[in-house]
Amino acid sequence: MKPVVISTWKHGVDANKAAYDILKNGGNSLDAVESGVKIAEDDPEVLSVGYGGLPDADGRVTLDAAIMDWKARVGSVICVENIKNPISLARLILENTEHMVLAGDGAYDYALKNGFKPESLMTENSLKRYKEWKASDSSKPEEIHTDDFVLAKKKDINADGNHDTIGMVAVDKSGKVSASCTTSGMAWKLHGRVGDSPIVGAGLYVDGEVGGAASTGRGEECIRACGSFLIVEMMRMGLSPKEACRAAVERVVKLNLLSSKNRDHLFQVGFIALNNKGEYGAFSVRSGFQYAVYSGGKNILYDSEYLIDEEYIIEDL
Ligand code: SD4
Repeated sequence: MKPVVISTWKHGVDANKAAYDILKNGGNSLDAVESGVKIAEDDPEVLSVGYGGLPDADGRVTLDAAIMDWKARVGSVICVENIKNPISLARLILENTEHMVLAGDGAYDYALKNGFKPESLMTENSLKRYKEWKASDSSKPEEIHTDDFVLAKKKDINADGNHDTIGMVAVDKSGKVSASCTTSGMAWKLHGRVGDSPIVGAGLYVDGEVGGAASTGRGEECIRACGSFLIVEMMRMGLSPKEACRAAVERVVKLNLLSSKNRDHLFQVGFIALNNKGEYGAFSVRSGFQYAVYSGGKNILYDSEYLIDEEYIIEDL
């Protein structure tokens, strides 16, 4: 069959190229999703992944990443510092250990023992942004959980093309699906905060009989709904990838409204999905989410369909 790769956001375009190069030469989807997202991890211009990712409230760049294949093999790292390619560390855990998830210092030590070199991931630009945030009103402790919608209105993360996690799902020529997800998480998060990206079933999920999914956006809301697992299960029941992503977005919004302490903001969550026949789709809570698809020799960036009109929801709540 024809290989396909789908990934989140504009930085997915270059990542797709690297992944597709592997797939078109008969490589497997696990290699493809690792190599693909490494492009974003290495890129200092991408402020939400790997090198150059924005730090937490204490000024520490802490990375989360996970990878999963069609045999339900998983590797995941949580809150790891000074390792430029956490996705490769996650892959190493998948390949070489009986475990699935390593966190913090343990993940770091395991990386060094296996030949990873420690390096500072803070760039001049990310340090400058951190200092600006520290000097601003929004660094008051009660406002440390940054509001995606406010950021978007300020033409910050969602408006300048430097946004959000990269999640990727690929199917190779033999119909095998894998997924990866890697992020520096929410900028200015509390130190130790973990989002959805390294959580199996939330940030990503694969079932070899069905397909895979991955997510981006406010991780707390995705974890609450087990978003990626939900999508794969709905595809198993016969929904198309786009229908399944939409249904998961509806669940995310429903659970947010049920649980939220503060309804005066509108968060973003976006999902991508790909089944093992090569059909794909995406859906998001609100406008602005983009995803890139490399299929049939073309690599195209799409605007995702979304559920909620921002003006409507803000007035309505
Ligand atoms: C997280 N989903 O840590 C990731 C990061 C992201 O908008 O995509 N933030 O919650």
